[in-house]
Amino acid sequence: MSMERTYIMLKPDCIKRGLIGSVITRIENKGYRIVDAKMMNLNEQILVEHYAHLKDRPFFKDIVEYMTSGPVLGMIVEGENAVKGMRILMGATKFEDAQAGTIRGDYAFSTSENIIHGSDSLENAKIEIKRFFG
Ligand code: IDP
Ligand code: MG
Repeated sequence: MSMERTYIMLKPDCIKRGLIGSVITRIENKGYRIVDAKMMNLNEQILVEHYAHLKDRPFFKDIVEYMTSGPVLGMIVEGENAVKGMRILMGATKFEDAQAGTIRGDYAFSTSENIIHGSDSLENAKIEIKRFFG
């Protein structure tokens, strides 16, 4: 275990539904610290980079449409084992697999619109923090 930083992003459905406070409370209750945060309106270019691993999937256009439908809240979250820990707190990508008690398990009712993004490895966390915070 080590002190890590991960990139977390509250997606447009989270902001539209007024769940920013509820989600951040869960992150802070777990003991993680928000070291930076900013509201952003994403464009297609940054999403093509960020979701490059999905660009050939049939739902890629839907992701871009959804992620540009309103502002997101990008955050740098720090804590012991924060990369894996945040993935556990978030829950599974597919909403029907996300367990109760996780953020997606408790709030998401769709796989495409699933409340929150979190880096999936320490390497990607570094890349994503640079991508969104420079
Ligand atoms: P993750 O967000 O749990 O890391 P990824 O596989 O990296 O999952 O997918 C990125 C995002 O793309 C998901 O959070 C979700 O918004 C969307 N997505 C992934 N798989 C599907 C799908 O099968 N249908 C619709 N949207 C999807
Ligand atoms: Mg991912």
